[in-house]
Amino acid sequence: MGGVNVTPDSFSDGGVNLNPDVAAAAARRMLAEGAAIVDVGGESTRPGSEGVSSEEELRRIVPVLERLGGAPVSIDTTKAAVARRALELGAELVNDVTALRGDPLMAETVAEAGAYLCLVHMQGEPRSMQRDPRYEDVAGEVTSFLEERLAVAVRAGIPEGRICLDPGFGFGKTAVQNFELLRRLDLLAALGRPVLVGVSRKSSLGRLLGNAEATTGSIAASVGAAVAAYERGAAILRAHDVRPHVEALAAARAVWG
Ligand code: HH2
Repeated sequence: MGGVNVTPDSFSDGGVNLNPDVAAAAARRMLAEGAAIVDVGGESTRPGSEGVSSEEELRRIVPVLERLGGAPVSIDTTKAAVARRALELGAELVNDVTALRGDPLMAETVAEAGAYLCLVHMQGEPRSMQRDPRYEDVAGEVTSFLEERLAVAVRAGIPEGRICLDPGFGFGKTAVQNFELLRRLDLLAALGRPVLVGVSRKSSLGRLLGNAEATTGSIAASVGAAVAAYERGAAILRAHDVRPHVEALAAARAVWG
């Protein structure tokens, strides 16, 4: 899954894709490089971000989706109005980092459209989530949370076979908690749904390499963590640098046989 942020303030590619022609070209390049789907988002969820209105989010993403007609697209949003418009414009998957807790109309919007859904774990909300996140057992708590959200989604009429689960690397977790979560990804995979993981360029990777103030991580560190997540059961990897991920995964799969 290639990630395209149509935002001025995303932590890794903020401002790069604000022009819809540039964003659509970036998405098409990701697909040409081997991404199965591109995830388009108009609101940054980086730590400390404040959020934007539906109108602003639509203003950012609609021209991009119009230019991507026919391409496999996921919409990264927490708002039902944005999801609905994106689904009308051909998006197939709704990637909701609040796991249906952000907007009471999201579940029925996804159900009515027959769309795919990604449920993401997040402790707190982007504005404050990195202030002292705490867990007794991060992998167990994240898995229980997603099991419960999966049940909520199914009760709302979204078929289980259309839902994937994401432990939310970087969403209300310290670097130590993030890596422990990936180490124990087998717990989440045991729920039987495809697991999506997004580690690409995230600050925990930069911190791991000795920069305590890092806000991003390198491509090499992203690829290393992605391959390790794949080996522990991740089925979908969200990345900004698609080609190196595709090549690394081809090699990892060859070793796996
Ligand atoms: N991470 C980001 C955004 N959306 N969606 C899922 N399912 N999983 C993730 O890990 C994930 C996500 C954050 O990365 P990015 O989109 O690059 O930055 P920003 O939120 O600042 O736009």
